[in-house]
Amino acid sequence: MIRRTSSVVRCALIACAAMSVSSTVLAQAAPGLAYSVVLSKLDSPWDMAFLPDGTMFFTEKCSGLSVRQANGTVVKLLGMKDSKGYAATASDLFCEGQAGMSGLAIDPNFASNRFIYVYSASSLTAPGSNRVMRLKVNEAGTGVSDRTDIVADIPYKPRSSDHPFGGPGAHNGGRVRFSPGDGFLYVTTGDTHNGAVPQSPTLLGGKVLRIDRDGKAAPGNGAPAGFDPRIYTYGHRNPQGIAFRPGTNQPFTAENGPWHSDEVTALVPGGNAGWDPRPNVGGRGACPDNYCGYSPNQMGAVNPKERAEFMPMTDLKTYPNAMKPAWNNDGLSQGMFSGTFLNGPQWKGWNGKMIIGFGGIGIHGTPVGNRLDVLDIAANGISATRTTVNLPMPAARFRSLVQGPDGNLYVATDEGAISRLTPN
Ligand SMILES: [Ca+2]
Repeated sequence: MIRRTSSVVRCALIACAAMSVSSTVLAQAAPGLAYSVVLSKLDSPWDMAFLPDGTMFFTEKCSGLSVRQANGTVVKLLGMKDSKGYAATASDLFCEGQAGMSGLAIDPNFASNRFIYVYSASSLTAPGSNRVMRLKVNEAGTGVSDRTDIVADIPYKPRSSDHPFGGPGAHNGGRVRFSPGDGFLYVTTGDTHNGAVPQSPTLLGGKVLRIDRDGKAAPGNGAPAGFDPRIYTYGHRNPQGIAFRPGTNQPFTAENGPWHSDEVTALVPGGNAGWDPRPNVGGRGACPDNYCGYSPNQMGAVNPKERAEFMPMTDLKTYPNAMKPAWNNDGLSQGMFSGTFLNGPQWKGWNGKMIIGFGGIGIHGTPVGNRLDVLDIAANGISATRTTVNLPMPAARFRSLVQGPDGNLYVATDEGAISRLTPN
């Protein structure tokens, strides 16, 4: 007995030694991170975009669009209804619930056309809409003009269609990014808690749009016949991140799940992401408010044993050809917001990997997630391994992750800061 125990201990020690070596190799492969605050006391910063000289445009959800110039001076460019201190305001731009001013992108040809793009809720059309606005930045970088709403018909969840499980302004998507591969603008949109939206061929919610700088459909979007030609993928719930894998430039979404299963998904042209919260689909019957997205337990607390019975984020039974996720957050929903691929040798073992940010509010009002994960996604895009980042900063609700022109990672947190993470 003693000898057997001794043998087990010896084997365990050998195994431990082997694991220790392996862990050391992995630890060396991951960079260390230094942390510094770039801007603080912001109002729910949502997204950033950089010029090559370090100039950083940024949005605050309920305030507006600003720029931090390369010398550190901050100029408030375009405010929303009731915003103060901005060079200009637009009275139709508003925030409510999760909605407001969100995604931000800079035109690849900014040096010649001075265009930037902003996603926001607007009251210009009833009962409210989400829009992608194109703005022209003046030469001094102190003002914007020539607003053109290049997409004006993205659904919005109005107060009149509120649900017991989510307030007005819910599920907007809202990330806008140019692909470094094809140069087109990708726009993520949410299902607005409307069962008819994600699989609709004409309603632009629950989609990824792929358009040119004028808002026209890009060629080769590949959606089925009868679909709005701007639609690149459909059947999404609330994708709030989109990023392009270095080398292939394949787009990947980061998408919020309904009490379960945040998903990272490799997109293909015309792909169905498999979210369909309509009644009488997938063998279920009616649901309150014609929205089955939280079935079968629309109002109750989440019981882990029931999770497998929840309406799936990717309904492969109804849609066998749907795009399978690369990763589903171990079946959890924790407010997965944004993702980007890290690029450059300074990122050591994380070079070319996707980093994703979390930070949600659980059904009991408590924060969940509040972390960064690095995903090593397989070449086929349908499996991944996760490493949780050892944060050099306080845990926070991560809203945006953008690699700056200096190669560092900039993070916006809902607590009100934009910070720099420097690998070392
Ligand atoms: Ca899906």
